Amino acid sequence: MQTTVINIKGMTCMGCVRSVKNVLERIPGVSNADVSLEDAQVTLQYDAAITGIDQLKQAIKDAGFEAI
Ligand SMILES: [Cu+2]
Repeated sequence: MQTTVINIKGMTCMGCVRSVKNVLERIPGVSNADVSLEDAQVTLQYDAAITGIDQLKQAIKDAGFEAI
């Protein structure tokens, strides 16, 4: 299991936080996505054999936010 932090730009409220969390936790291999509005970041736990950082960032972009 891999843990990584991705910074996210564009989240303004708890609705955004929920969107990002839902989108990420739906990806196969992701076991936990802990999104912080205050810190503008997500702490992800995922299986690197199933998914990767590029796919996770893409999912954040597809949801309408910027992954840095
Ligand atoms: Cu929002």
